[in-house]
Amino acid sequence: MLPSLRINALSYWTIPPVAVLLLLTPVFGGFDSGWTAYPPLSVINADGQLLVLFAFLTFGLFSILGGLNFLTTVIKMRVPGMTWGRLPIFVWAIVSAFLISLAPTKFVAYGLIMVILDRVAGMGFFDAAVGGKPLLYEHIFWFYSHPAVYVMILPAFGIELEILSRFSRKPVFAYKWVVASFIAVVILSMVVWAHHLFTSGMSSYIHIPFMVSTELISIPTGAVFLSALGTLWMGKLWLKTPMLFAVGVIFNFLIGGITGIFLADVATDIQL
Ligand SMILES: [Cu+2]
Repeated sequence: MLPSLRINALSYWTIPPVAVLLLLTPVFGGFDSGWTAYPPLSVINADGQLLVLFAFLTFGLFSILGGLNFLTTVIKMRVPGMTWGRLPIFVWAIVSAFLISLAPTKFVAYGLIMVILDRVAGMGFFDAAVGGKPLLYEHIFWFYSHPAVYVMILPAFGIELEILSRFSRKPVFAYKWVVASFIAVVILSMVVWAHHLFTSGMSSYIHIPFMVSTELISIPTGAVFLSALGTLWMGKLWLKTPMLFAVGVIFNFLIGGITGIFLADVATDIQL
């Protein structure tokens, strides 16, 4: 049972109003700024943009509350004897993902509120003509939106390792290293954001630290990859459909991981 079912239900019920806001955008001239809503375009375009900003804000609020709800559940409602060291790896993955959901989501909300204020009150946060900083939004946006990538992938890692373990008839290999890696991913996810700004015109002395921090993420994610291989190793494999998908994920993750190393490299990234 979840400790705050009402909050959880509230998160669910944000979907209809958000859908209504998005469906109404054509009536107000639509929106053409993409999902990132970068200013100056998102400040000067049609009013449909305003509805998208409110929809995004609403989802953000309930993403924070959903994170709070799941973390409270794991911290306060484990059965007696379920120590942190015995938590299923999927639950650790959920804890890590929702730490991210809880902590940096508020920053993207600040960015969205600043765009709204620029539009309706002419505050000029992002308008260089009145002393604003156009690149500020991109920093705020990616401070949330890079970690958000891990809100999606961490639970998938958890599911992956649970399936490999079940269908290899072995416990998850190097469980403690995987838990440490999940926590490392949470921490590192918040110090890599400017790799999305390599071609934005930000000062070039910021490139190298963000390249290094980004490359560092391949260490914990590599540990998760090795744990997947170690779990399969010498197991009595049961090649049912979930297992075939899980083995496919290993190859897919390898390809994605290797391209990540080169895409995070400033010289290659700028060319590509
Ligand atoms: Cu990123």
